[in-house]
Amino acid sequence: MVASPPRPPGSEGLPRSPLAGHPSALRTPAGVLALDRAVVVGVLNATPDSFSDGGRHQDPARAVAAAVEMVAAGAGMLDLGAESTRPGAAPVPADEELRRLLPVLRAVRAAVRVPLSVDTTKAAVAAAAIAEGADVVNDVSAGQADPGMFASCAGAGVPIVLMHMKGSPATMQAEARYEDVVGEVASFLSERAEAARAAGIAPDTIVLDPGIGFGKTVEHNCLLLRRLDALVALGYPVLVGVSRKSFLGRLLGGRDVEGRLFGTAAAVALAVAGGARLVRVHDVAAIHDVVVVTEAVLGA
Ligand code: HH2
Repeated sequence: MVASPPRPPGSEGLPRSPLAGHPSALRTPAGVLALDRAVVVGVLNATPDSFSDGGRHQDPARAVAAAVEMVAAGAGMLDLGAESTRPGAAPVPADEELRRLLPVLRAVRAAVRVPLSVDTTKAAVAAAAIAEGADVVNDVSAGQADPGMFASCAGAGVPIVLMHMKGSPATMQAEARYEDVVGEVASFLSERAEAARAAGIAPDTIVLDPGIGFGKTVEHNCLLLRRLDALVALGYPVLVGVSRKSFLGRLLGGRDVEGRLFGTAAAVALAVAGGARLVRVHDVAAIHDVVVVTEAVLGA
């Protein structure tokens, strides 16, 4: 593990950042991804139907151009997806997901050096992507959709993002009911991290994610962001994905996807202040600035 950097002069006496004492690196087979600064994860969807960038990056050459631009703008990791998880999305068979994903993954892998994660719930897709150079698996089902997922990651020593979702993308918004959303999400993620470890996944290769927008109301999403400390306290790095999501549109009086950048920025700043170590976003250049300024103020 990489040690936290010393505190800047003049910051003695200020409250320590919420990150003090928490994991500051993620081990991947290709090297260690430092998390002492929050990492901006750029979203690259090779899907025809994603809610905000669907259809834009299916062509490998266009995906490479977008990937190179995101890395130049400050992305420390890219997340490639070939199955939309937007509310109501229909599942995609593994062969179709691979047909979309692999040409884009190969081209992007050859073009950029940052870690690449693959957003999939299928063990076979994860294994094929790892063989083509993916460094991280981002599983929005936290290993529940496919019983082989943990083995695919453990065997390769590849980190896994475990995300909370209620139900499946097809049903999740109808299931957005909780007694105590923060407690339920924290205990779900804790239980899934234990299951991953029991299946051979090393603790320093686990990332947790509250699953903003996945089977949650506006209030649930706000509560989870406000109480991110409850997830950070579980002892794993936390990834947060708020980018352009519909709860921002609702908070902003029905604003469409294109008009949610400042809302995204506010939510990202608060997520980083709450301890998020990775933020998954579409607008890398703008959010990179948000993260730099937020961390400077925090003294993180
Ligand atoms: N959100 C989306 C997809 N994958 N993965 C993690 N770990 N966390 C998230 O919050 C998350 C995620 C939804 O966003 P997007 O990829 O833009 O849309 P779509 O699922 O329609 O492709």
